[in-house]
Amino acid sequence: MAKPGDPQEWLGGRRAAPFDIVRAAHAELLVTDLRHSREFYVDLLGFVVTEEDDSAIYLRGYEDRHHHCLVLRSARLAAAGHLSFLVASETELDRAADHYRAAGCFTRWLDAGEERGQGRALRVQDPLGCPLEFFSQMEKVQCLLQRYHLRQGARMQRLDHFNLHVPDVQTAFDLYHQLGFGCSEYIGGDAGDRTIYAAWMFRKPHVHDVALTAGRGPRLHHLGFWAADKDAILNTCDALGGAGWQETIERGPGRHGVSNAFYLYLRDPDGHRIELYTADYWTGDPDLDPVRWSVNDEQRRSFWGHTVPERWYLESSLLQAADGSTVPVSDPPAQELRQPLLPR
Ligand code: 4SX
Ligand code: FE2
Repeated sequence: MAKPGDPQEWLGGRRAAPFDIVRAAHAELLVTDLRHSREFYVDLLGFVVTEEDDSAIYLRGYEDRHHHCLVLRSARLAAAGHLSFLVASETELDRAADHYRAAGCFTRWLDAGEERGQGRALRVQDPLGCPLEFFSQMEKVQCLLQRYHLRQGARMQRLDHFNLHVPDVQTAFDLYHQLGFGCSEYIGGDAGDRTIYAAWMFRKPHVHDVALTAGRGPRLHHLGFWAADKDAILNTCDALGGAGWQETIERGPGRHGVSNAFYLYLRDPDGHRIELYTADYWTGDPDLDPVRWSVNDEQRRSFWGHTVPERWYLESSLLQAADGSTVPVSDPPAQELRQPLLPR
């Protein structure tokens, strides 16, 4: 018998939930040199500037119908400012506030417009320590999907997912399960090792909105952005090489085992990791069975068998706390990189 919270028992997508999260929608990165970050995100990757001033740049992808999917905000120290989820309505937003207040979490309302283009929004420090935001309304902008002559760089389309380093995946996993997330895939231990090393959880009917990875945390491991196609990802590698930005390429291009997506990981000028991601699969059927990967399966993270760089497993962005400091972190009892390999 599977125990409660065992991913094998997680079937389906939009489960009963205390409030209705639609999808991972945008994120705020605190950056130390806004002009330099602009070169990377706008000039090289081709994000579209919706609005900017001396302190912040509001960016969107070519598929976005909302004001932004990424905010770069100038700060003294690099960190992830907040991770934001779209909820289904203003009523659901009130239910989110009730939920987090009942859980004893720090909550704060932002007025409409306090974050440019956005309606009123709820900021929360969740039980894991993550700075989350929930909103239901955002200014509509022109969707540039078929404005092919304008598309540049990696032809970024939208935000796809947040990936978090957490010291205890099971705890984080239970928390997102309670919020109505399904589980598409996970990495588990072998031979009596019941550790869950990573889990991919979704509200939208794709592989994930949030991935949880065992490691020092809570920290932001990466932001995943949907790129137009594999060609866009390969062209990005050429463009970065051509412009002398090759050192930003950390892992890939390649094909993931988990998710089947085509990927490339980059490190921005502050070290924030972003992933260009495309071509995962539909997960909306209610009888979906989560895919289990063994932590000893060498194809799990790289379908072509490439070695994952050690720093990809270990490095992450700190999270900003409600008081402006950074969220304290702790180490996991077991981490994928440190996993002793079984004899093959
Ligand atoms: O490295 S994995 O193949 O496990 C992987 C990492 C799969 C999907 C992702 O979005 C990711 O960041
Ligand atoms: Fe990812």
